[in-house]
Amino acid sequence: MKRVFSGVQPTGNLHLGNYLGAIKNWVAMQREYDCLYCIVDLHAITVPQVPGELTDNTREVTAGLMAAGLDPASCIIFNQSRVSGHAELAWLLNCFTPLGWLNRMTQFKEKAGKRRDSALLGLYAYPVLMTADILLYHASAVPVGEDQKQHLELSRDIAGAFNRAYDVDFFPLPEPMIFGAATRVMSLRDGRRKMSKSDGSDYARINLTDDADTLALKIKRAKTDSEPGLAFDPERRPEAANLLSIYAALADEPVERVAAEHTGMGFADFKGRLADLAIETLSPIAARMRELLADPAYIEEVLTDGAERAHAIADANLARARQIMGLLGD
Ligand code: AQP
Repeated sequence: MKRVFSGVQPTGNLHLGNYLGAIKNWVAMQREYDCLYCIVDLHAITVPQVPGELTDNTREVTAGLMAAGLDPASCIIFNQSRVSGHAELAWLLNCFTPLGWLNRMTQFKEKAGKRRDSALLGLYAYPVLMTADILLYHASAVPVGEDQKQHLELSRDIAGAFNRAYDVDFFPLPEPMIFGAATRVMSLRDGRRKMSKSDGSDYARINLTDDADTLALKIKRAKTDSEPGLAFDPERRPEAANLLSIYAALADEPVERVAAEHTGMGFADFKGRLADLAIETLSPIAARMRELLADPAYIEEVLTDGAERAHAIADANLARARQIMGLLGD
């Protein structure tokens, strides 16, 4: 069965972008494929974290994944730092990654900004760790949002470089799986920036933990443009296109159909409909998340069990990679 790997950082609340771009698709795939879903805490520490908050966020994201529909009986859910093979394989792969490849990565450029010299090595090497995450399990399919496409292309290059160096066909070349009506959910305050956990304004994103009133208020306040009726035109009218795409993804309908049904409708009416749909879809997730968070022992059990199952796959692949490279040991 095809193996699937994907991850989410425990850097704060899960938001609608994480849900529609990635997690909703993970849920749909869990019974069809052999899936590993990882809370990538080693990625989170590429920017400074407060230890207690990192722990809480790791539990919260685990609860969020299960509340959204992931079932630990159908897939493996674990946090990355419990399986040391991620860090070890990342080191091995660092030795096959030319700096020129990393210099092209737009996420690093955006996150490091103008302070490139004081940016951390971990942030720069982030895509190599991401490659290790995937290759450690020989996963060939990686369901992600649009923003991760460039990193996935790099993963393919690194896997190919390793295989060529030893004339082996050991690592599969991972394929991104980017699907659904909202592969890039944009900020509610600016239709040209992606919705993100680190946005300074909470009104820019919808959190999976938002209650019904907050959801309605955020959608009501979402930025619009001055044209009279809705139309799907991402280039010219990004805010309208974003709201239509969110509606389509929540309703599980093609965006073209949603756009056709609502063309010409005023923003206020449409926002009312969108708020109703968002409350109907997301409120049960928030409620389930609260229940799960009230039982930290269960969350711990899921993560421990998931790590054990992940270890079993990882250890065998890592041992083989070491052998191919001529590193002594088992
Ligand atoms: N806006 C988005 N639209 C669609 N998909 C998105 N994803 C993230 N933002 C959007 C997808 O969610 C998965 C997990 O993302 P992540 O938390 O590991 O990383 P991120 O992309 O760094 O998320 P943020 O919110 O932007 O975090 P910060 O602000 O901390 O950098 C991935 O599959 C991603 O594609």
